[in-house]
Amino acid sequence: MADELSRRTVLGLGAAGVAFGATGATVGEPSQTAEPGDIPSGIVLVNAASREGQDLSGAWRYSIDPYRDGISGFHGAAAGFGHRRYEDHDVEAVARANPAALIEYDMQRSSVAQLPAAWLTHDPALRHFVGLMWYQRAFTHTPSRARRAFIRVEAANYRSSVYLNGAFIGTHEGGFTPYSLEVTDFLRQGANQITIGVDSEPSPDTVPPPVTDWENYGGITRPVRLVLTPETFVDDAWIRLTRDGRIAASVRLDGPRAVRTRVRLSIDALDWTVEGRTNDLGELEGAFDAPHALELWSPENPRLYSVRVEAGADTLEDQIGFRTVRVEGENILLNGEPIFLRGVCLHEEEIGADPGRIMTSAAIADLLKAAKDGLGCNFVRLAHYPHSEAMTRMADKIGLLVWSEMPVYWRINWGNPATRTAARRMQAENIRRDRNRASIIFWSLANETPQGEERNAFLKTLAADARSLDDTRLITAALLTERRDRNGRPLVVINDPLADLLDVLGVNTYNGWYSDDALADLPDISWRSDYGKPMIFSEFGADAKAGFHDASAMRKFSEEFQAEFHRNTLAMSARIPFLRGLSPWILKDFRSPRRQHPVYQNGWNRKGLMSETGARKQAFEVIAAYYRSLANGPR
Ligand code: GCB
Repeated sequence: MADELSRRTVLGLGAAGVAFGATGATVGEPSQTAEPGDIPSGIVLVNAASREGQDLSGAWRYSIDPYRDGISGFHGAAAGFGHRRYEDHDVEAVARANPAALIEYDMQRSSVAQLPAAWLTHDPALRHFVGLMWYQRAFTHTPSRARRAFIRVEAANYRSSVYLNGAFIGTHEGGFTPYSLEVTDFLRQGANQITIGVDSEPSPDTVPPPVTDWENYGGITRPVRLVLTPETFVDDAWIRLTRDGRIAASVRLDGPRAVRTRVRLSIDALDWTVEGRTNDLGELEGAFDAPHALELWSPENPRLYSVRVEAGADTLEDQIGFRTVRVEGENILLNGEPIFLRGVCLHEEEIGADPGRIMTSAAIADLLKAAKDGLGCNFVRLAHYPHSEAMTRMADKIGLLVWSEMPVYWRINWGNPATRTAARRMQAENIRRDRNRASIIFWSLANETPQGEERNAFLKTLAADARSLDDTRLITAALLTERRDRNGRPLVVINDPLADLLDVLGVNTYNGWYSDDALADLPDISWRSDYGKPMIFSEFGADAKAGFHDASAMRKFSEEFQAEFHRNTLAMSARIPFLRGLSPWILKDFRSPRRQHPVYQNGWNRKGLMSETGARKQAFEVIAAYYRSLANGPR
């Protein structure tokens, strides 16, 4: 009987069971299918937050769907009528009108959550839930003929499907990059209803895979907005300083008047205006003389200019800094000057006893100020996935160089073409979102990936994509290394073929924590690289439970051991002639379900220089003092 009902209603209403479709596919946009060789593309909506529209953050109803009944029936057919959370009706009214109707959800009467936030914040029972959750809210809207409308989701972890007023709009894979789906023809006057299904379950084919060392944070973790644009609008505008000192612009218009349209760029503060015209694809590429008075962006002088792009009926404005970064031999040059990166690693997790990836601007400022003002950093590694746009914008504003990273972590299914397409799409979404951020100097491809032919081919594609999307930044990755013995002393050798693809080599080092080395012996470890490229210690760290002390500094998990680990790792690093930066692991303790020592960890990775609530451990001052000693220029 139930089956009969669902079959009938599915035929009547159209099957939406494809919503969580094949890995890597984003349905709902015309140009979303990547052929080998193509970089995945779609609507960019650069600087979407500056556009007119409606913030859909706030109260949403939610309903857990652990068996995914809202996606498909128990025999694998399309979801039955009684399970489709996205239907455009009032369940209670339907039941009153037809007392025999069987509906096994009611979004309008489900619990309320405040979004954006991971679902572990909604209810303690959801602490370790991995699977599908439905979210729904109502909003009012007045359509206008001259306006196009997009639903923009800044991040939903991991796979999400969007429905508007009962209609399937599109789906997206990837927990850390934004997507925009056009809804112009689906909006109605007055009340509208948006439903988003978010499935957090990783698999061996996802990016990242199931085993990581951080909290999976399922949910809608960044803002959702209804974005309004003119019919033809500036979809992408990338404005940057080239290495030969010109201002280059790549502009892409979208809409019926995109082709051969005049585009004007201006920076009022510099009295600078240039013009060009889009080509037959609606694109403009140009390079112009930079104004003489242009002040360069740097961590010491994070100068941003208000840059305006005008095309037809659209005007887009952004705050953009101008600087160059390049490598010369073993040096990293920022604005032509060698720089040593005084950094720290960060996860996207706010300071506090019970974080939920609620990254308000205050939460972001707390983290970045602890790095910049507390430790004296000029650099942050945003591990291990793209952090929010609010984060990279804040880094631009306060003056911190940024390492931006792909969630290509440990064991990826390198041989699966769909996994590769998904990773390429994520990288393209990240780079297109953030190409205007002066703070970002590195696109990082991957973290600690074991060598192999398939991995090499996968990362070669990502490296080529990154270079073709952005020829102004440096490519890096955190490499695995080989430890050898040289005359009874350890020698660590960099010999990963991935190094050939990189401008800057990242290496994570945990000698003395994951190895039996005595801390006092760390300075005697030598490092060899035959690549002639700069290297960064992209991680080094040891767990310490804030407040646990051992004066001998012998006991792991004590603050003293951690401080001694850092002192000796810094001493080791000072002897490496090609080392150009440090980013200790990590600014603060972070949730990690794989860390379960009941006294010291309790689900937290304790390698923070601060506890989860921001209490500084002894190691914090060790790093801060070292950075003060370096602050007056390159080593
Ligand atoms: C690493 C990983 C990082 C871990 C860290 C650790 O090498 O890159 O994600 O959290 O070590 O604490 O073991």
